[in-house]
Amino acid sequence: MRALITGVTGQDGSYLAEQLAADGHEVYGLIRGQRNPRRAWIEGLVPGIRLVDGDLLDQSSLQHVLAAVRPEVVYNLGALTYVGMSWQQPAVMTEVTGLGVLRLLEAIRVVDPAIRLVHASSSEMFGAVREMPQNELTPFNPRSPYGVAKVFAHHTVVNYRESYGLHASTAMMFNHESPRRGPEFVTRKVSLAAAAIATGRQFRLSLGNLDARRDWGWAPDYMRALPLMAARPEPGDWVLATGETRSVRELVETAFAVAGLAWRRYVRVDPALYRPADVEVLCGDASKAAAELNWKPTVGFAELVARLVDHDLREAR
Ligand code: G4F
Repeated sequence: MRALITGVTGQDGSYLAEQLAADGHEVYGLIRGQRNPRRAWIEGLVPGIRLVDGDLLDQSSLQHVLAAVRPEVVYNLGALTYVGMSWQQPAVMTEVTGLGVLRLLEAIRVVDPAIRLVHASSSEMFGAVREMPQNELTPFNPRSPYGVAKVFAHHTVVNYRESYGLHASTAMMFNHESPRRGPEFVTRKVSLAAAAIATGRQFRLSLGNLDARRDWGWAPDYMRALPLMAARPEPGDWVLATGETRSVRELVETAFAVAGLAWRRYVRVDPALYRPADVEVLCGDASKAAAELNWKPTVGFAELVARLVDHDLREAR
């Protein structure tokens, strides 16, 4: 199988590229920007990966890349993924995370409609949730420009599937973390701070909404599911989640305990870090993925947090 991954230098793209290469697939990664500083990193991580220049902002570049590479499957993991940033730059967010998916689908339709697509949808689409837990049929109610862009992208994938018969699927992924997660996300912000405080390099941690609840899983688990979607006879939509919901407060408490710290001594709430509108609770029901893909997450909340903090403690020391 020849696969093309957008977002290959991100957390998800890099895990998926490693996994596909290890399984003997021919892996191409779409890469953007002159002198991209992540180029050498991903080439070192995934021996044999081939990087091709293109951008989700540029329709002709996508068509050119698909015509040149002729992938059997495209995994669309390329997006601006930090929700907080989407209020500062809503138009950029919409261009990349929303319209970028339309451009990719158009490129597939024009170049070769037999190319299969697996697109990374997001639990942010559920926003102010209409039901608990959320499944593939739960109505969307997004709370951020990012969530709105993801809803547009999700509906566009479904629409191209129905209009043109594309084998285009969505992985409706709840939060998934790892040591490759950027420090702007709350899990890594907390694990890095716990490690830095435990080693005497930091003395305080400022956070926003401690009451927000998320369904946090282990990123490599989620990447295992994507090739299973591509290999299905029929395309579809599948929620990927653990079914366990925890608050940011519980995340902090657990992470600081792993580092041997009493969190209340160090953590301050800074109202400036609250979002204009937050998603208060997410909890996914992945029973469709379990039944149809035989997929199950392997890492629960406590183990996930321990892995992040242990990693960051090792690095700090
Ligand atoms: O870690 P977060 O920034 O992730 P968020 O907003 O849930 O989005 C992530 O998961 C989505 C899937 O549901 C993805 F689609 C998206 O791309 C991204 O990967 O924030 C989690 C929660 C929020 O409620 C936020 O308000 O943590 C709360 N929070 C509290 N203090 C904070 C902070 N978040 C961040 N980033 N930084 C804080 O200081």
